[in-house]
Amino acid sequence: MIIYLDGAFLPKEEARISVFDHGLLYGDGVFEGIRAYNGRIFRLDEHLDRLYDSAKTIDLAVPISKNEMATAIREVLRRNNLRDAYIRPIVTRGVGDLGLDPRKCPRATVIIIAVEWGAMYGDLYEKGLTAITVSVRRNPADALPPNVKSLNYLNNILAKIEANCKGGDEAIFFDTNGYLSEGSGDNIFVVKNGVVFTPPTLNNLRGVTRLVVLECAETLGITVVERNMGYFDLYSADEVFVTGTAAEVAPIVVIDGRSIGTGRPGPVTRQLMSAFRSATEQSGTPID
Ligand code: PXG
Repeated sequence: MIIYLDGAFLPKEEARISVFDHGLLYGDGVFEGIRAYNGRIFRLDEHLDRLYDSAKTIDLAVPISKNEMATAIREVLRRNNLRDAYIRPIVTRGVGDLGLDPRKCPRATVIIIAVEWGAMYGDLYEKGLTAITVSVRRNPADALPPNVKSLNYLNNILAKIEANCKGGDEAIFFDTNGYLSEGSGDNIFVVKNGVVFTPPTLNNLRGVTRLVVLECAETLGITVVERNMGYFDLYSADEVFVTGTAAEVAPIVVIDGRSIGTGRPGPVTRQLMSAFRSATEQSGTPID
């Protein structure tokens, strides 16, 4: 496995960073998760825009341009002979001292990892996932905005731990106002009477998959409404699904022990799963 680290392409064993890197010491940094399907990188520009916007928000100067990042990503895929892959670009604050002041970190660290990774939920796409609404709230936008895809994922990990303890495949977050937010690593959609609802993106990450699914819905003539929802909307939904680069489009059929709709993946979810699949097959930035 070849890893990109600060301009070099190194075997995994040699790709090492300092214990004084603030990415490790403070979770000070940003990252992306991107997929390549059949030799093409899906929605690369959208992911890079979000990476650089996340960095900008935390006042982190990425030492290479978006074009250089795109070139490095393609080179990592080529060197690892990957055509279907999960790609993880990471930008940390870099090496500093034990104080948290980022001014002590002269240069950001850039890492790109790419691995083979199939369907995240295995055979659950046919059957549907179970989910748990968790007691831990999504970070408020006025504290740590969910739109910053930062290296500090403890909020999400606490949610995942709670879902694990309670036997759910995925966690569902509410925000501190009681509004539906998102999953631990994916966006959430609710279907009621043929209409698709999803929360506005102040209290959740502006997912690239979310955007693609909204485009698919428009093409299919399915009405989409972005609005705040509570747990009533969730439990009384006909269908619920989550979207993410890792999860893709995944149906949720049980929430907190309640069957959602028929308790099987519904027709609107299935339609969007297949439209999303086609989108991944028909577009993307060529690796070569
Ligand atoms: N919300 C959150 C909190 C995420 O981390 C998404 C939504 C979906 O965004 P995209 O752009 O991918 O459609 C994400 C991204 C994992 C894992 O192991 C998932 C993400 C990131 C890192 C790891 O499940 N999801």
